[in-house]
Amino acid sequence: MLLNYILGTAGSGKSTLTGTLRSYILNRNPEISAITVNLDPGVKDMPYIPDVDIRDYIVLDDVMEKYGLGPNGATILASDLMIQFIDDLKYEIDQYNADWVLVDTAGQLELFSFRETGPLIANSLGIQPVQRAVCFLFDSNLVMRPNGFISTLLLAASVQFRFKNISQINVLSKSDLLDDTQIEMIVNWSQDFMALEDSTNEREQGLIRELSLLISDVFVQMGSTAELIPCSTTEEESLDVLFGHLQRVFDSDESKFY
Ligand SMILES: Nc1nc2c(ncn2[C@@H]2O[C@H](COP(=O)(O)OP(=O)(O)O)[C@@H](O)[C@H]2O)c(=O)[nH]1
Ligand SMILES: [Mg+2]
Repeated sequence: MLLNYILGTAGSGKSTLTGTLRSYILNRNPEISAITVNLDPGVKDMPYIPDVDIRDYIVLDDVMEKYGLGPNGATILASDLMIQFIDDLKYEIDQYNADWVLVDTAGQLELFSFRETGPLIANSLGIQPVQRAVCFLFDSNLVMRPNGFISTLLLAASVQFRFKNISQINVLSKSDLLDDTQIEMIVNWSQDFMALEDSTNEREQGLIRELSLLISDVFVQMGSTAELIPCSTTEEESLDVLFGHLQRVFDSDESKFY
């Protein structure tokens, strides 16, 4: 069983990619089974119908009402309460015995990543032998400038830090919003931090420029992080490329944790 957790900032395209990847996998090879899991208790409208849904156990509006909380407090509590339902989620997922399990996560990235629940759930789900990967989405809308790219890179690095034993693929989502030159430039930033420094020098000013240079310097010293994979849910070829990367992660030993 291959579990792919899809993470990213609010609106980065997690739910759309989850649903699209499921259809893509089923169309590609009808013998391979794929299911979707929604872990966002607050979502109202979804672009796909999840096979397993945290909202069968917790709904944000109910948490607000029951505990007299506003949306922010209820979102935090709902995220913590998910721990109680790990066994139920695991049981439901196991019943499908699917080859691929695509897990869509909550809109608030920091709740799933920085609190205990997310990593605990991520490491608990799945039937043995299970392999896990994280797709972290860099929203094309946010990373056109060096400072937006660096902010997202820091988030991606934090996620990697929190889900330390799970292989991570960084994805440039909604790449159809960019032209080829922009895509090339942004992908190049992810592989060549000197290029990122050059762009920062050209395009940022003042304190932001100084800070961006210092941070990109840290990444230079750490060595290059993973290559950013451009992906648009509207372009089949880009799904081929992302799927190929996922398969390679799952084929490698790195993602095997029993
Ligand atoms: N242009 C474009 N828009 C996208 C793509 N994927 C998602 N979107 C749009 O981005 C918005 C947020 O998507 P959603 O999947 O709900 O993001 P989430 O909050 O991360 O789950 C929606 O309006 C989607 O239609 C894509 O590949 N290309
Ligand atoms: Mg969503």
